[in-house]
Amino acid sequence: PWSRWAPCSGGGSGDGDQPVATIASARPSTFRFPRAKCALVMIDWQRDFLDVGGFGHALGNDVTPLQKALGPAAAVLAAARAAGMPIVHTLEAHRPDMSDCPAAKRARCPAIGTVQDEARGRLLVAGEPGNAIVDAVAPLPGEIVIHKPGKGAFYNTNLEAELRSRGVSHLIITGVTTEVCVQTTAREANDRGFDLLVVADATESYFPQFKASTLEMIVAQGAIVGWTAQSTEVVDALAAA
Ligand code: TIU
Repeated sequence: PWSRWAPCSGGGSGDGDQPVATIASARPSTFRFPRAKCALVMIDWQRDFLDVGGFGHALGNDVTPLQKALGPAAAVLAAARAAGMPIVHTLEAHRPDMSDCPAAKRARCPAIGTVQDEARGRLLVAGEPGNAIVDAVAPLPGEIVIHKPGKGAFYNTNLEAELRSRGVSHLIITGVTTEVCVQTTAREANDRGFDLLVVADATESYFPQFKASTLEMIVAQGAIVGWTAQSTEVVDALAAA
């Protein structure tokens, strides 16, 4: 039913004489992005959320569904590297002294900062083994790594400055979890004037119904937050670019 509305920006803003790539099969309409102004944002692919024994598990979740998005995310990452795009990896990670962790967050998630398993270290704390990004999508030297204290990647980080300094206007987003850190980041990016596409099979939630609803919310009302597409469609567009 959302196809009744025309997208606000005409389906992703092109950019004058810049070469523009397109994903015609994106929802809710064709996603167009200036090739030189698009960055990939990989959100929170860290052991804390994917591993049994990690933070997501400590919150009471079955973490196994998140694994299925890892292959598609790795494929998009490889295509973005081949295309020479700026690549950002984010981590939900607090300082060891917890000075960047609000008391309310700690009260609701008391597992943060605790050690449940020596090999993993303190949950959701920067530099601990369990806070590392999983091998399949680990950052390479030169890629941007952002430690973020909140769910959104723009809150109390230098992400916006990193993107603006590179002239980035469009984001392709993968990550976990869909309705928490991915959705919050997508909304923050939207409010800052970025066009964005969330890769539908390269994001996952502990709750399938929340993932489905989140992707619908993003594309509803003529891309009120942004676009979605499958990883194969994104990879093809980046390869063509
Ligand atoms: N709990 C949950 O679904 N997610 C988070 O706490 N953080 C992120 O989504 N990264």
